[in-house]
Amino acid sequence: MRSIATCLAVVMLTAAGCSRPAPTDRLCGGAPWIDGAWRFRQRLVLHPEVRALSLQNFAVPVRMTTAGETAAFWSHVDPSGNDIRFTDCAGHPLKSETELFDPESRRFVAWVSLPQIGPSATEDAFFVYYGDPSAAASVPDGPIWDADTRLVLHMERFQASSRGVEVLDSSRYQHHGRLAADVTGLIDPAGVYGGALHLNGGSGLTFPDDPAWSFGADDWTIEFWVKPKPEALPKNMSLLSHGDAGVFNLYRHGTNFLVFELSNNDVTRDVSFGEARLAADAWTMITAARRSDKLELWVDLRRYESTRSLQGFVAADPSTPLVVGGGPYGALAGSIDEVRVSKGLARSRDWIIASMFAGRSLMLKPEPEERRSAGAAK
Ligand SMILES: [Ca+2]
Repeated sequence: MRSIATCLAVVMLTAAGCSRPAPTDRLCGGAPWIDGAWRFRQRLVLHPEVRALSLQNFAVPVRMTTAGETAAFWSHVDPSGNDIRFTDCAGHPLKSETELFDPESRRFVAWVSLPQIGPSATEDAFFVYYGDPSAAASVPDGPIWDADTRLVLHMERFQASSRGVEVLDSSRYQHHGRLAADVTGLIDPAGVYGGALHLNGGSGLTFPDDPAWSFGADDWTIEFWVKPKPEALPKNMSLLSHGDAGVFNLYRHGTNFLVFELSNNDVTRDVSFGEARLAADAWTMITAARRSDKLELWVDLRRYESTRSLQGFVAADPSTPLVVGGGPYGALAGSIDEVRVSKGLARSRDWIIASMFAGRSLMLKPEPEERRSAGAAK
């Protein structure tokens, strides 16, 4: 028979071990409340299609609007937005970056880095906590974008400078872009994520020449969302380019097909997309990548690849700006959002598909708001 002291020790150990019990399932069922005074939370559950993908350190967009379950958020979040926290099922903080917090228009967009998504992940959900007016502004714990990501333009952060308006880069490299003075109406509030950059066809957004966009023989990936105006579609327009002669140039031909060209001055490799149309007044996701000896062009979920091999191909290195929404075939008239450039790798098929799902709001299902019970841990 065990002594009373031993039993007490067992009870105490058990109690200590159970003070923060593990969640009961992959969807954060039975998850304990985090320490502190947060009074509300919502569980954000990945869609089944997304759970079937395999992703590491993927930035998941969280959007709180006046629609559906997320509307409750606006009744309880502090007007400063300082009290917003993201955690995994066990309450560990997740790294995040806020793109937009606007309590007046009730729009919140944040990018939350999930270490792992897919069958090998341990969880398919996470939490957003809010409703603690005493919470201090959270301190960012480092960039959420990996080192391969050389440019991230949410088109939501601008600053005035002596050279005009700068569009700020959220990557760790801070490659801020410049807008020419003739650009009117900078913001399209109806972006894919928060606001988008609106261009009038006069000129694009320029970034000084940088090794980040001198691809040479490397793999790389360019991703963005675009929404041309109807009046722009009869014309040619460059969507993204580097080099006046089109060393790399992603453009839409006036007869309505997309082409991505890559040149080394002597030889040009290209991939074209001619079977579907880039729609006017609708958002389309474009991804271009070099994957070893192939060029890929994705238009939403349709994938095309170059017919000629890029084996041994070294792209030229022009000493000219990178231009978003402009280039040798004219400038974009319309809106562009969430532009990213990665160097050193072609993003995986699952990454590209997940990015498409995210933009179409097919990534997360917010569950009804939970209110902290009186007996929850403080
Ligand atoms: Ca945006």
